[in-house]
Amino acid sequence: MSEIQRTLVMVKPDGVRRRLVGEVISRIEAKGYDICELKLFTIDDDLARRHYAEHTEKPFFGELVAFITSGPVAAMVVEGPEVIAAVRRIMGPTNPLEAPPGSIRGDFASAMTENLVHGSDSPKAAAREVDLFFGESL
Ligand code: 3AN
Repeated sequence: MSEIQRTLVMVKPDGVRRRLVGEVISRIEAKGYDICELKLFTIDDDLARRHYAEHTEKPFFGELVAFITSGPVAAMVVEGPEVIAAVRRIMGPTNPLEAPPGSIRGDFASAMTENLVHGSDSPKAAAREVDLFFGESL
């Protein structure tokens, strides 16, 4: 039996600006997963730093925080069997130039920072990120 999981998915500011929220949601829904929570809001500096805490020391950290706070994101909790890995496959690899056609990043993104979507990368990250984004509303 496959495990029912929850993951945090986010359409980043570039995806919202390019009106691709519906495209991302429809690919996730078409695959058979449920959207359980959904909100459109602008991430503040504090949440951005906590979300990307593991990248604090990376040279691209400043750029990452500036970008993710640059406009509204569509954050959602997605539920279904083995959904954490499945959403990562639907999105494609972090570097859009390596993402195959048919994946979201392969079809719509061409830059490393502006790579359109985020999905939790492990059960531990999913629990942390769902709590960070939706803790008070769950
Ligand atoms: P993912 O979003 O696929 O889980 P992470 O967690 O390794 O990837 O990286 C978080 C975000 O940091 C990525 N989505 C991307 O926007 C940015 N990023 C990762 N590596 C680089 C890099 N070498 N240069 C610029 N931005 C990067």
